[in-house]
Amino acid sequence: MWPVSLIGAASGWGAGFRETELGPEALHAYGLAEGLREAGIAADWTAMIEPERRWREAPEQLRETVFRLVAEHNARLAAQVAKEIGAGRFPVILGGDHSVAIGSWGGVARGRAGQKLGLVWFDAHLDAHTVATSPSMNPHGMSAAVLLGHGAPEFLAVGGGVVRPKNLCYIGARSYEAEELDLLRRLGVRIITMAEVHGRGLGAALDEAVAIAGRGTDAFGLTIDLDGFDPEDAPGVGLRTPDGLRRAEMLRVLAPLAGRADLAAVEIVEYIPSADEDQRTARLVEALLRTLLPRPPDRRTDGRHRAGRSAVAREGETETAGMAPLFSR
Ligand SMILES: [Mn+2]
Repeated sequence: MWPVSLIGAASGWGAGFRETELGPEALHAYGLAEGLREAGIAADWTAMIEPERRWREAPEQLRETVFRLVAEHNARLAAQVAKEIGAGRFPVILGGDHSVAIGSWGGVARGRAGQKLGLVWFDAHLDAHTVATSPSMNPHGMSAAVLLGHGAPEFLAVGGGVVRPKNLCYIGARSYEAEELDLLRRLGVRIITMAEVHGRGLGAALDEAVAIAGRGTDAFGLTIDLDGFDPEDAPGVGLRTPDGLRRAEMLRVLAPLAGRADLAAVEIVEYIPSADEDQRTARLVEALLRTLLPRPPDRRTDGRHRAGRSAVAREGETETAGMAPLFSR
């Protein structure tokens, strides 16, 4: 079957709230891999990409240094992602702030050399600033622009232009600046705002987004910024933005994507463990991956779960029940 490679991207330098650096190791300690394996998903942590220096050791840095740290971290992440793909494993990148998208999707493009890639971007924000427009100069607000070919040279060197504007689609946007919206409009990128999700329903929004990401491409990816969710469902983020995507509906609409051969990778970012409440956000990460990743059909109704996990497990089982078996041992 299809082994899943969990790759931690311990990046905080790209964010305003640098505690995202601690996200992947918290998910490791939480037991994410074990939880997925209990669901029959062959998942293992294969790498934890660390920053050259930890944020708390040297909190104040010049912008140039921050950019260099982010670029260098992303270069190592990209190499790891490409390596996992080369080894026949499915990459799941766990951030870390959203600047890691530069390395994740740069690495997917490298690992799938010559293939065209689409991307569905779940986020409260657009992350489409450049150095010329960013009010904060935080690289996590620039990663989508970089993937489209716009941004600082050191970022473009890792993931520049790996997704064509016509193959990127946002879902859940509700907080952004005019300048980044301008860039995306100029490029013709489709943005399905939260207001539009409310109007049409998440299922229709995702159908359109996947069609955009898949049109004329060989594969597509999902990047899920946890702040795209409603803070009720994902409190463990730096910027809680009200009126977001809801957990139950997301799990329901994502379930049909599980095991699709043209799904290239999944990225989940911006987890801040110290902001989490009763591990609700960590459990959401696990539930998303249980929903999206393929598992052998004989394990789908497996009733064995660790204490405290039964609610999540039941949810995962319900969401995928009745799907055609896609993979077998
Ligand atoms: Mn983001």
